[in-house]
Formats: sequence, structure tokens, C-alpha cells
Amino acid sequence: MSTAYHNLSDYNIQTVPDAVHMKFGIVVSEWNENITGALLKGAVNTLKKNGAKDENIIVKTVPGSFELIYGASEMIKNCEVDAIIILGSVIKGETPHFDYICMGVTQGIAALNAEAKIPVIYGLLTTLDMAQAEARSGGNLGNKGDECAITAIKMIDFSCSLNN
Ligand code: DLZ
Repeated sequence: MSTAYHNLSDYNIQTVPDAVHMKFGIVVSEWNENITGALLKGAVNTLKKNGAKDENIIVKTVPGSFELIYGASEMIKNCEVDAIIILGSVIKGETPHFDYICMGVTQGIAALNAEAKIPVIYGLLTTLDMAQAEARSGGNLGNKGDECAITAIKMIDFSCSLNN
């Protein structure tokens, strides 16, 4: 969780495994594209900073955050990747729609994690307004895309440590 005490982009590069042989899928939502584009930029830059090669990062877009579940599920079936990062931004409006989308995506991604052979990293910003989303997508609280990239690398390394 991002708080005044924790910046989403803070990590110690010495503790992050080398991503040179890792393959990543990223599914990104088109809704609130100014935010999701910044999350994507953060995630890709951080993967590359930690050794990932361009050709090992597959990026696909879906219309909205609700479609991230199907997008990630299809990527698991059809792409040879070691981890998937989902990136979306849901901003509270005047109706309870926000709650249903957030709950649906969260439960869907949690279910995928319980079943899938690879980790699915949860990069969904759920904010009360655009300013909160901006603060977490490259603003004063860092970038959740960076955090997701580091988490993906660490989870692939975790998986390798059990299988080797
Ligand atoms: C419909 C909708 C609304 C109101 N708000 C958002 C949002 O803030 N962020 C987002 O990613 N998607 C939103 N959507 C679209 C839904 O995620 C979904 O694409 C549609 O309900 C179609 O399934």
C-alpha cells in the first residue's frame, strides 16, 4: 500500500534478482489512459533496468479494468511468459460501479493466482479521485508500475527457487 511513509518506487536494486532470462506479459487497461500509460512506462522501465530484454516483454491492451481478468487468463494460456502484470486504474464516480469493478477484478486476479502456474501481479489503482491516481503513477508517491515490475521479478525468482 502506498502511504506517506512508503514510496511505490522504492526498492534496493541489490536485492532484486537479475531478470535477463525472465519473460513477462503485461495486460494494460485503456480506461484512464493517462494513468495506465504512466504505470506501463514505469513497469517496462523497471523491468529493463533490472535486466529484462525488450523481446521478453509482451504488452497487450484491453478496454477496461474488468477485462484485465480475461486478458491475463488468455495470456497465461497463449503466451510463454513467467509472470503477468495487470495494470489498471479505477476512479470512484457517483455510483457504486467503482466497488463492483474493484471487487470483481480483485477477486478475479486472486482466483487466477490460486490456479495458475505463473504469478499474476496486481497493478490496479483504486482511487477516490484522479489526483490520488496521479500521485501513484509517477507522482509524489512513486509509480505502482515500478512496484509491480519488482514484484514480478521476485515472484519468478521465488518460483524458480522451488523448481530447481
Ligand atoms: C464502466 C467503467 C467505469 C464507470 N469506470 C472505469 C474506471 O474507472 N476504470 C476502468 O478501468 N474501467 C472502468 N469502466 C469500464 C469497465 O472496466 C469495463 O470495461 C466495462 O464495464 C465493460 O466490461
